[in-house]
Amino acid sequence: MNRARMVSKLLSQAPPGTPLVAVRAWLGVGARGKASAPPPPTALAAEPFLNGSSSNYVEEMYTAWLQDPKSVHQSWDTFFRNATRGAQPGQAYTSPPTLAEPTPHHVPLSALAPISAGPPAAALSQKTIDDHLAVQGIIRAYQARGHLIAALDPLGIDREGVAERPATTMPARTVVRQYADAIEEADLDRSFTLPMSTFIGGNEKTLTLREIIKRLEDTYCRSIGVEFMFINSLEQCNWIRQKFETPGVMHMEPQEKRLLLARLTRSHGFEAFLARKFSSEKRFGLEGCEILIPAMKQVIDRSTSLGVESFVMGMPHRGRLNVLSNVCRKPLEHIFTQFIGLDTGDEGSGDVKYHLGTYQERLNRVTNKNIRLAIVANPSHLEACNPVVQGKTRAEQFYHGDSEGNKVLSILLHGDAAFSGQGIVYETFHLSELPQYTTHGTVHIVVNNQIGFTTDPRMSRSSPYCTDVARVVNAPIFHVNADDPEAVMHVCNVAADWRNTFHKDVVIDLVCYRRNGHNEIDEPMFTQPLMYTRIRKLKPVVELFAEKLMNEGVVTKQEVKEVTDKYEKILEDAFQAAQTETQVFNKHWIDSPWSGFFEGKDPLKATPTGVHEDTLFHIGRRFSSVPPNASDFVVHRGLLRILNSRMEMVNARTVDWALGEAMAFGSLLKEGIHVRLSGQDVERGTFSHRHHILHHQKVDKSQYNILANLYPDQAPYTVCNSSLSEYAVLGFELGFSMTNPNALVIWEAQFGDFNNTAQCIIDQFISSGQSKWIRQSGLVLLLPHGMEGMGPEHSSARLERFLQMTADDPDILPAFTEDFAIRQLSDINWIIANCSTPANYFHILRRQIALPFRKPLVLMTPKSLLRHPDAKSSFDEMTEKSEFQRVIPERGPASENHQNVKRVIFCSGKVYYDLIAARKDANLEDKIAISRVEQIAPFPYDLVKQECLKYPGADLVWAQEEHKNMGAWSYVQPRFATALNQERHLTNEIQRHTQGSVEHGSQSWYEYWFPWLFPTSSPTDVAADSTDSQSSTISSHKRVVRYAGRPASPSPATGSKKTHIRELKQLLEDALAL
Ligand SMILES: Cc1ncc(C[n+]2csc(CCOP(=O)(O)OP(=O)(O)O)c2C)c(N)n1
Ligand SMILES: [Mg+2]
Repeated sequence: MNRARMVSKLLSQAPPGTPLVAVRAWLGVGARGKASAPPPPTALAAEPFLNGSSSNYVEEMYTAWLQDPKSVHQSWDTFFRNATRGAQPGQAYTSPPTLAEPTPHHVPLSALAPISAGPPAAALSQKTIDDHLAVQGIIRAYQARGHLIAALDPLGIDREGVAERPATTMPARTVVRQYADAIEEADLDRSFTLPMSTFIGGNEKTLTLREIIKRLEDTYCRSIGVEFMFINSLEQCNWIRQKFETPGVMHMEPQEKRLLLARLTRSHGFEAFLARKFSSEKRFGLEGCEILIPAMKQVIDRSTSLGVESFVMGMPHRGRLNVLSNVCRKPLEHIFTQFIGLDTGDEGSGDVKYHLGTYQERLNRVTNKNIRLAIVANPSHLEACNPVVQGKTRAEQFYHGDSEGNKVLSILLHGDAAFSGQGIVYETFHLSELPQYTTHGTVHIVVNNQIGFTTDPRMSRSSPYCTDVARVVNAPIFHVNADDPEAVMHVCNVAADWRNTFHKDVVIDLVCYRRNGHNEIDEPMFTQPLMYTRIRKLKPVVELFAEKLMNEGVVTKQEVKEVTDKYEKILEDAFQAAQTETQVFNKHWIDSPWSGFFEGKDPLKATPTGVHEDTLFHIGRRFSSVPPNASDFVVHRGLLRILNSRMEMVNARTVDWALGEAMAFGSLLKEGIHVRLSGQDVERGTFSHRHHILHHQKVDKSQYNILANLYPDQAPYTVCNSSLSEYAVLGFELGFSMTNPNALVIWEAQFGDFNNTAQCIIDQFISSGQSKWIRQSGLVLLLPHGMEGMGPEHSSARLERFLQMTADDPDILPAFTEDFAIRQLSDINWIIANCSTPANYFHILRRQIALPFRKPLVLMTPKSLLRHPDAKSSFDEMTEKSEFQRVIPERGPASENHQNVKRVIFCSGKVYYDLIAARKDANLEDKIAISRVEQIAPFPYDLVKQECLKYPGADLVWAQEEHKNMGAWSYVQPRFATALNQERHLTNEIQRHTQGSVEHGSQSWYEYWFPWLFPTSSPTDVAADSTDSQSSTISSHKRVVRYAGRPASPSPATGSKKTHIRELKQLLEDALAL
């Protein structure tokens, strides 16, 4: 509950007669609800022990007091009674005098005299109350601010001197603030009853002030700094207090310490070995934070013992190889061969070694349970993999029916500079509690080496801690000195327990250092001379810890040596084995293997996408109907009209865009394919056309998901409005799509333009992911696109950018084999289309699943076409035998009259409807053919060529509504040239057959020549064609395609409606003028 709501709730719960004004005054919320009236200026300041952060605590006390006055300490009871009886701010509580008293021993609670209304309380009682309040204040101060003086920094730079503070002392002023003045030496040996808000006493109810301070310092100001008092839940705060304050919580058994030392030895040994063997290679070593490996393993061990079976992890460069080897147990040989520099033995262009992912299944020896570990491959772009990891985790949970996240856990690693600097961290945190995006808690681990490349924290962030971003979701933050391995293990245990108990995010901040430069080749003394002078004097943590354990008698020097030597031998053996390898394989690094998906499939055969007419009717009728319990479920009248008009369309065997989409989803659901549609406002649809969720007009949160209720045994349908983020949500959906190839995962942008705030996911993952990491994804991007006079920011999904990143060489004409279309799809990095009919939209969505492989699909989607009367399709275009049409050729009068056609206009998307209307007005339907290129990439060379050949006397025009430097023009132009003019080797064939007077029969010219023009040939032949094309006979009669459309422009669209209309008119005239 947020604080404002909580305060107003507790005020509304106050017993009758409670003078709320007084309570509001202490809490400083008197007028907070009214924007015009500022809160009483002195309300908080008036009570010396209240301030912005302690007021949370007071609220908790007050809530408890309202419910049961005996549930709070009597001093609070007195205080609240005083104040509710009208004591003025500042008088219900008075500043504590010195705690020294004539009788400096335990103060019994019975000494607290009740304070009655009217005359002021007796001086003694007031003093006693003050003393207890002061002690409570001190305890609370340590809980809230103890971390400020904790000895977190192994370098001692951050907080010079704090590590040397004596064990028992006066409380630190930074922590206790005004109470520092109130305490004198004599107070330290007085005993106080401990309040319920602390667990430092263990079984003891009272402690001396000296002991109280000592225990608080030990808990909150040594190697661990706990930040949690901002959390609104009292239960969660108490849980954390108990986990850290209970005496003896950090105890470790000797065998646990030995295991920890062994893990540290491996972590250290791995980096040292690589440093020796590959001294000039970048590896972004972990030196200075070797504890990361034992820390991760501890989180994994603990979580495994709590039931987790699968861990999905994301991490940056730092220590990645070490994690792959020592956490995931990736074979060392695979890692070493990456350093040796061998040829690749399989598909893919690969990636540098510190970006690669992995997937391993192994036995967790500590818990004796089998676990799965995946590290998601990531680009250099720091933190970009966070949402991808979350999406993949969520998907694993979803498909395993793990609705609480008990079986699958995500762990995200961060660098300190990136964690605070990258906005995606914030966006991803905001997914953490959303019903359709939560992973039920993520364990975040920050390798806080107090530097980002060459930049100091004071220059790289404005927040006190690099972890402050996590506070937005009320995640507890455990800062810990990475040179205290036992403290780190404790924090890891608590983090795993927290996640298991509350299913919320938690942050472990490993405060460490970076022993070398940013990478092993960098010289850190250039920029951080003092820091590195200090670092060079530090012993590695493994040595410090080994010494500690030897001093404790837990291990002997000999044992330490044995553990070190044993690992050294493992490394050396693997190194020798790696020398015999001749190739590296990208498939060894795949993070999301799809076992069983590819096996037994013809890699170039798709299943049909048309469906039985009955299915269309069934889905259509369901999609047009009110919920079965219609009498109880009140549907909005406007929606009833929409449902009715849908039903009319269905009965007429036609679909509009929304119906076509529903048919695609519904038919896939019927086939057992999970469909997930995510994005801003997707449930209704930005353009109010979709309406997949009906809302009960009388009952809050009562909804009906239409497509989830089509068939009793259908797959689940997820449609979810997302947070207002593109970067995180698109990344999330990409991650979701990686888990299960038999699901249609779709992200829709509100307007296509907004995809650019997710550019990193598009560039680094979607367009290049398969090539870098041989990881496939069938993710669909729906990007509303089109110039409809809505101004510069709502017109363009930046089609040109997607096309520019398409990896097909415009100068190479692929072989026109029988499987040309699917081979193209298989070879390309993604599919880009701009469909003009609902039926084609239906087919292309279904084709995503029908393909024997997975490819991202980027779809330009319409806005005005959603309701355009002509943008409808018949059931005939969706039933069996129908399929996706890469090109929709001209089918009107011009196609009957092809010899006399003067022009063929090619276009894509909605401009088609403008063109046919203008052509009709100009009475040119038999002179101008208009063909639609529905799938732009991969380019349908065969069909485009066929269409051009059909009209031998026509000139060719590409018409687009986008500006010339945008849209598809730059992509299609060279491909038209290739399609039209690369046919040298065909010339002789044509001549020979013509001379042989081959019987054409009833075939048209192009029907006859098509097989000759597109013979089955090998890719090698094609390459030869392309290089020799200059000497082509036909090339001397080159046909070219001309551009008709808006001129180049820096802005995607004009902001003026009038200009927009003028531009459109001009483009239509240009396109149609013969
Ligand atoms: C988005 C992004 N911007 C810039 C960089 C370049 N870069 C690589 S590492 C690094 C410093 C990272 O510092 P930190 O997050 O503290 O991690 P560390 O290297 O210290 O472990 C920078 C700026 C990057 N990789 N990604
Ligand atoms: Mg750093």
